[in-house]
Amino acid sequence: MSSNNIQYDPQVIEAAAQSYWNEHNCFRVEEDPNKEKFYCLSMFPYPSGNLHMGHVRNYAIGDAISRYQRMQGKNVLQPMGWDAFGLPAENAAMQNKVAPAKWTYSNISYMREQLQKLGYAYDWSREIATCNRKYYRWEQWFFTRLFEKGLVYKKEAEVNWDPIDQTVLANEQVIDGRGWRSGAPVERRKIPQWFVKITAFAQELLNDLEKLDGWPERVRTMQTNWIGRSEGVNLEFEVASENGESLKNLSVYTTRPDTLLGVTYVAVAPQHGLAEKAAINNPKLAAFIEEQKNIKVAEAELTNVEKLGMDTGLKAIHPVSQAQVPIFVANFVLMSYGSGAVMAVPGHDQRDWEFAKKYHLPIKQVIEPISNESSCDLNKCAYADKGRVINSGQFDGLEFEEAFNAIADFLKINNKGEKAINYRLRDWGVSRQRYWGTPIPIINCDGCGSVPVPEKDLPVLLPEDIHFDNTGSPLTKLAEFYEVDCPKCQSKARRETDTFDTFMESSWYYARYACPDQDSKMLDERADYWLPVDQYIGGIEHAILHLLYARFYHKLMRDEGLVNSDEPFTRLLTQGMVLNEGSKMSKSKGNTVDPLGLIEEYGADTVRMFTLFASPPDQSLDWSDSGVEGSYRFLKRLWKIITNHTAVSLPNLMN
Ligand code: ANZ
Ligand code: ZN
Repeated sequence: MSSNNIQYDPQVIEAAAQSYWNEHNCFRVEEDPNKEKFYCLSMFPYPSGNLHMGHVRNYAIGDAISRYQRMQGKNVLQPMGWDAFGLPAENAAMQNKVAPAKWTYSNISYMREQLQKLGYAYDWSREIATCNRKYYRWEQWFFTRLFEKGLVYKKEAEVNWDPIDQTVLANEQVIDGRGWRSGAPVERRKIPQWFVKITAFAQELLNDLEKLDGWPERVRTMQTNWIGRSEGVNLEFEVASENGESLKNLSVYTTRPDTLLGVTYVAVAPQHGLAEKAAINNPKLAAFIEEQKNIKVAEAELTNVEKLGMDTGLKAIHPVSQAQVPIFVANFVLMSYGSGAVMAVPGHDQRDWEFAKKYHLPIKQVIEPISNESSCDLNKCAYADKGRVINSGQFDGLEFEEAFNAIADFLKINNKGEKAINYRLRDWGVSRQRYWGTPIPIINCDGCGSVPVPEKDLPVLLPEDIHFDNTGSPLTKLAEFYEVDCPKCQSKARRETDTFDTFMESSWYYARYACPDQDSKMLDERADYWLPVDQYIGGIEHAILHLLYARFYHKLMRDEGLVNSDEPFTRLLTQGMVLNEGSKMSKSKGNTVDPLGLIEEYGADTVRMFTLFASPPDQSLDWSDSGVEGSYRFLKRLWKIITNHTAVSLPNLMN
């Protein structure tokens, strides 16, 4: 055989290598206490049915790290699986009249084949699909454990309601305030839903961020802000009695007790009890409140949204000066934060200032700048910086910290308030009024209330062979699913027909890869061998929710004795986006590049090499056809040099 004949033919070479890897289980790993382990994980994909360049890049990075660590002699685990529940399967079911399960399973087998063609070094024996009963069964079991421990609870929460389709809509199904199918204006409705108490872990989730020095600073900052810890004071305003009727005190949370003497009005959220009380004999106010309740304003937009409010006619009594100030209902006050009411200090808070200007309320200065560098002109805007207290009687002259403490002490002594810590983080709402998800393992009994499904009856199977139409979840119409006897008293009861938020499944899959075949428990000792994940790789879009929920779940599993570490991911790499002509590659923009076409043309090695060399992993990558060709030419040349070399120096091997 002459070396000149050896052409670089990626189709032949890659197919041969891949079948060799398969036959010899090259990437299958077992726990080996004598070998240093390395667990490398890329975020698992949603089986949408097509693999895009973002996946290819994400997985090429993870694969390069895995192979490098393997060459270092480590015992490397690199698994792959499917984040298989979720809304797109329901949408596809409606469009194509195919059951979500069928659609999902066929996408999985197609995408698995695509990934295999890319030649990633996965241990396929550990593959997980979250829609598999063997997986979600443990999620259901774990939820019943959390129920027993009091870490989950049910409470009324708002959903988007489509009055024509008579169904709850996911946020992404609400387009400009209207239902995506019916076009009807969406209403806000309250229904009972399940919550997991992530707020009980707020401080630990915050503290442990400090341990995560293998994470990008940016992600840690985003999580810190999301948790949103603040130190302040809870204080009470008496409400002046109305027609002889005495009203409950109004409690507010403030981070600026030093500005207390600058309060010129108090504002409550439209959903606040006092607002509702005041509206009883005031139809105009009632109409305003109703209107505001139906508008869902994201917290981030609150600062920009036009300030709207209405006087309740009630007066609050200032806890220090005893002056009476008006109580307004205001759209910029959130019911879900603090106590749903604020002491308004228009001199020193910009939102309060804008509101005061609009409704002609007094603006009083109680803080002055300490240095001459900052200036204060309350005709132009609020002075929000910290400074020295003025116009506040006994507290005059104090600076922020001293004033904070002096006023907190004053309130405490007078039984009108005390220091408090607040978090912006809210409990995690996990109920979804959807079909394609893990059934919530609870039975509702008129006599016993919410009863967890006993372990012997798990899993609660999601019926897969169903007829899917567009009027809400089929589970609510399936009597054989929801008609059950109460496990406690045996009387007729009704099974929950809601399913879990899919973030539930993605919060613990990384642990299950350690022991995917374990049928008698959620996790076993193999989890302690592999965890924590040494290197996690995924998109920055998961910086907050997925990564925070997974950290939380890990702590819950630790407290259940299932894992022995505090944090799931030691190092995190957030890979950059794949761009084409300066914007994100996406179907809707029509600027995608199909990885499969490229593999057929150049081979997987070229595609992978281009994505790795074109840009550092954490930065965005600009797609370039000539770059791909460059990688191809490089590999061709490399192949030739090596085959020539082996033909000369290793003649025996070559014939
Ligand atoms: C008076 C005040 C004066 C405030 C001042 C700020 C500046 P963080 O720091 O994010 O925790 N607030 C309290 N509850 C609220 C609610 N439910 N909806 C909207 N705003 C609310 O924010 C705490 C501050 O946000 C509180 O401190 C309160 O306004 C406002 F010069 O009280 B402050
Ligand atoms: Zn019962």
